[in-house]
Amino acid sequence: MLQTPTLTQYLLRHLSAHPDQKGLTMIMSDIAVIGKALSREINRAGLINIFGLVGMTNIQGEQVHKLDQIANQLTKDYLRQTGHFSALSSEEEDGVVDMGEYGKDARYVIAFDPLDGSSNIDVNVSIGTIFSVHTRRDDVERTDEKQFFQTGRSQVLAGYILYGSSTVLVFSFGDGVHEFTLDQGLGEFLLSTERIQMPEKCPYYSVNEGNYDYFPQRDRAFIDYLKAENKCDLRYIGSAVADFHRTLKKGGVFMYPAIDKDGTGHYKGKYRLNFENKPMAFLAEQAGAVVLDGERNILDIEPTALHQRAAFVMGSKAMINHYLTS
Ligand code: AHM
Ligand code: MG
Repeated sequence: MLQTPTLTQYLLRHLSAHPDQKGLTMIMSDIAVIGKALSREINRAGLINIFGLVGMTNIQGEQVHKLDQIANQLTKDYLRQTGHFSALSSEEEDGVVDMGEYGKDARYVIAFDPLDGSSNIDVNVSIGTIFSVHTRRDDVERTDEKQFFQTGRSQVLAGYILYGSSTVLVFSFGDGVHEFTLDQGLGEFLLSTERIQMPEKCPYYSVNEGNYDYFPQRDRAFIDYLKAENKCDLRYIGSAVADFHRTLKKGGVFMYPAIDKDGTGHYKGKYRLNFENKPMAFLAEQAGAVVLDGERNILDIEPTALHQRAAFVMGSKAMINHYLTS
């Protein structure tokens, strides 16, 4: 125990190698605090529910909020006082959130999904927090939504916290993807895997196959190939962070294709480019994988709306080549 570096030690080492990244290292340290706080809230969620249901008051007479609302508020409140960000956008907020006085001259903006995997929140299944950091643009107002219309490739930091059997923090400054596991007793994140590389093999494919009939032809053909010729087993949790994390560490394919349930010929993605696709694609590429929106590399897409949605197809380079020729 304690032979592996704590997150703080790791960040200090990173800082001495990259003295120009002081702001980013401090951001990472503050996001880890949010991870610890949310991990605690999630662990207590079952207990809180004993005292009241959403929309009701608990035994202390306080309003009981949904966990994703708690996570959103906690993240906003905490980040506002750090002064790292001039603007924030959240999957839970319609517009850009001004980070106030402390953030006036801040160099960065952050997009985050406070608790992803909403269908799993109430049933004790893994959920996650996703974050994406860009350098603030000087050519538009600091709280203009165009701050977030930057390609995934220009992210300077991205990552997620996965609340599973353990809480893990996975992030990249653009030079490798690293995983830290929370020691709950110590209250510290400890390095568990440095420079994750996604294995080339494909043990699993991960997709909501209930939507198969509504997927584009290429996605259906690719799934058929994975099942028939490639003999991948199916694993699907329905929490993007958890499905992504398994795929990153064990290899395989993880996809949320566009769907057309109305039969109008208009296929629509579910994941949100700024809050889900971009940060996950950034990490995937660092780990040697590729993520497409069905056609293009996610990292090359310039968003044109804050809550823009896109399809998500992740795999090794070889698998993505199979996909493109399916
Ligand atoms: P959310 O942002 O409302 O939580 O939705 C995103 C989630 C992902 O975590 C997950 O992969 C997907 O929705 C599951 O969707 P489905 O229930 O259609 O399989
Ligand atoms: Mg989400």
